[in-house]
Amino acid sequence: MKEKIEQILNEVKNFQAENKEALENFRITYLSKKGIIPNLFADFKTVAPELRKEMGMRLNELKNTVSAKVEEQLQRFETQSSSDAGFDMTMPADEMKGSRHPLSIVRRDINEIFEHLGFTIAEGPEIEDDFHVFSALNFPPDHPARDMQDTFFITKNPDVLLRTHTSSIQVRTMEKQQPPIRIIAPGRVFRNEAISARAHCIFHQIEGLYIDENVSFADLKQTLYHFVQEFFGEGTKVRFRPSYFPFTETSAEMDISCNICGGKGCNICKHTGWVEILGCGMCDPNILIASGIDPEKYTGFAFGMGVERIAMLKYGINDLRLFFENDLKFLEQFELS
Ligand code: 2NL
Repeated sequence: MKEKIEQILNEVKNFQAENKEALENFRITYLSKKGIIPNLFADFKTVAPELRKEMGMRLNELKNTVSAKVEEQLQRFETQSSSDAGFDMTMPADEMKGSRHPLSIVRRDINEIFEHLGFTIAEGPEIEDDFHVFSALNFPPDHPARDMQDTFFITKNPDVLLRTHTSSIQVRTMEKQQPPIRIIAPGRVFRNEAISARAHCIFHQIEGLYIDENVSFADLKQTLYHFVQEFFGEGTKVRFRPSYFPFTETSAEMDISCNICGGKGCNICKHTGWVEILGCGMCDPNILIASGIDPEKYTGFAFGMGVERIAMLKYGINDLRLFFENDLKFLEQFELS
């Protein structure tokens, strides 16, 4: 028995587990109920009384050595696996992964063009009240936009709702600040619409507002003409058509010559050579009054455009849902930085 113990002790001391599974097999072989060591303890009964003390000590030594070995190897695997999985977070990345979302590219480029003209970027809350979204903007009490069918109301009394346009940002700026005001208001807006290739319940707008003494319709036309040359390229033609908005008088819609077919006629421009890109107009005196600005002294112009629409025209995208689906094949086509 003595030799047997010596031999096992040597085996155990030299043991190196290759993986966790091998270590578990080792533990079962030696320490489980029917394993080698319990078997040796069972044989202990047959040892002559004068040898029992020595054998007992050797047996216990063997058992402790096996337990210590299992423990030591287990620890080795645990520290190894946690350093494998938990890679060093402080290491610099090899390269930039991912690309900028087309809506982010378009918003950034539009903002920059107006910033160069002296506009500043204004922000405001997405959760709004009736006054800042409708009343201050000259919406009559029975206007359909105030209907539950078009607007997401959070509560009706008091009225808490999701803004349906970013004009509320401009109202809040006018309340705080006297002219000259020259701001761009980009942001998410919400309308209760069924989702399709042409409509979504969440989309993005950029509006602009310029109020000062002697601001004229000619200033509006020249500002928007400059924007179009910068954004869609020099030589892009513009035209204005009379329109109606509750918050502007005179109101107009602006078309540009179709940048997809160069004005020759295609599916995007429905063979007219023109595509509508925004609405605009001179601020109605009522909206200046509602925000504490004197319409006798000041005039202003404003415009609003849908970021998705501009992006679709710029890149020839035909389905609005692509912007919200996070399909990598779509997103990877856009620039990196
Ligand atoms: C459109 C039309 C427009 C405005 C937005 C505006 C804001 C204030 C005062 C006056 Cl605070 N006007 N915004 C004006 C004209 C048109 O948007 O079709 N947007 C997608």
